[in-house]
Amino acid sequence: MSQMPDLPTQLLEQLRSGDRVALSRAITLVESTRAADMPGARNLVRNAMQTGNASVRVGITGIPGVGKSTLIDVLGSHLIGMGHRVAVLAIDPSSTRTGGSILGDKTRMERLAGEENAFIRPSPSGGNLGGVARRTREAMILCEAAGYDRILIETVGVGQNEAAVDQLTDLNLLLMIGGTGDSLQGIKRGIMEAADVIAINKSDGDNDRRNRRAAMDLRQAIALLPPRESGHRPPVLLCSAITGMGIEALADELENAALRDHVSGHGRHRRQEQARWWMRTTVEEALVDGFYNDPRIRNALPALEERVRNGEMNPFDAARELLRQYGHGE
Ligand SMILES: Nc1nc2c(ncn2[C@@H]2O[C@H](COP(=O)(O)OP(=O)(O)OP(=O)(O)O)[C@@H](O)[C@H]2O)c(=O)[nH]1
Ligand SMILES: [Mg+2]
Repeated sequence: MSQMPDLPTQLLEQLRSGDRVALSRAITLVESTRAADMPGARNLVRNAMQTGNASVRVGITGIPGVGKSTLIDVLGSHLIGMGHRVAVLAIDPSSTRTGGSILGDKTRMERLAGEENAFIRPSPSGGNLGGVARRTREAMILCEAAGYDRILIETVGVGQNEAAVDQLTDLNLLLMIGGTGDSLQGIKRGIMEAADVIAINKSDGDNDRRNRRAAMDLRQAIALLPPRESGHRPPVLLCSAITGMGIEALADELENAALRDHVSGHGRHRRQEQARWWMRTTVEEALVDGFYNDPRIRNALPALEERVRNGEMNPFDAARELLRQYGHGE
């Protein structure tokens, strides 16, 4: 009797042959937090990583309502027109996404949702940012194994997101709108420093003049920032996800930046450093988990925390005491 291949192996074969249902199921498996699913999920990702393809991973960041989903719809369609296969993922750790908001995104991405060469997946829900980002990274690897070569990751720019998102992407596109106070003052420096390309969206109708002005201000501000590690400062473009103005130029800018980073070796270097970061982060998370789940720590923690809160004990002494009980330190 021939042995049945296990589910992860089967899923990988199916998703590689273009089966979208298998891809969805594979992503669900790696997003699962059930202990029983973990070995299979790990195996799946490990094998998927060996496929390797010349993908470009683009993070799309910007405040809520700036037009990220609408832009992804037109940009993604444009990339498909250029012969690419586009996967859209989202990172939104704040929301426990319900069917409603998934639907919301899909209606914003109506064009893409109907494309054979597009795959749209909402944010994994729940958990901390690190966990959400890790699951998104794994979903991305599965999409690449399924032949998607342009990965667009929508993420809300709330600042703390940026570090982990920067560990997922080859390029970051920052979307802004002019004249709303977020144009210069409100936007966090860190967010701007992580941008490879900046586009001022909603450059249509009455906004047009205001956006041109914002673009000029922004270019001046950027000239004062240090360049990205790639050696470049982000260009500032104007676009409208509604009229399509500037979308082609934006796609060209992203494609050129990807090519430039490939040729210079920066792209490879960036992924190597990301791999290192994920290794260290995974170790750190496991150590912290192990610590807080240790019976000795669970036992000692509440009382010590109470004493720290009351000011009876200083936090450093309490930390040292916990570490001592864990078998660390003097
Ligand atoms: N005039 C104009 N409106 C736009 C443009 N792009 C998006 N919008 C509108 O702005 C609103 C928000 O667009 P979304 O694409 O949902 O924005 P988002 O950044 O994805 O929002 P969140 O996912 O909630 O963070 C919608 O009503 C869009 O129709 C644009 O280029 N011009
Ligand atoms: Mg959106």
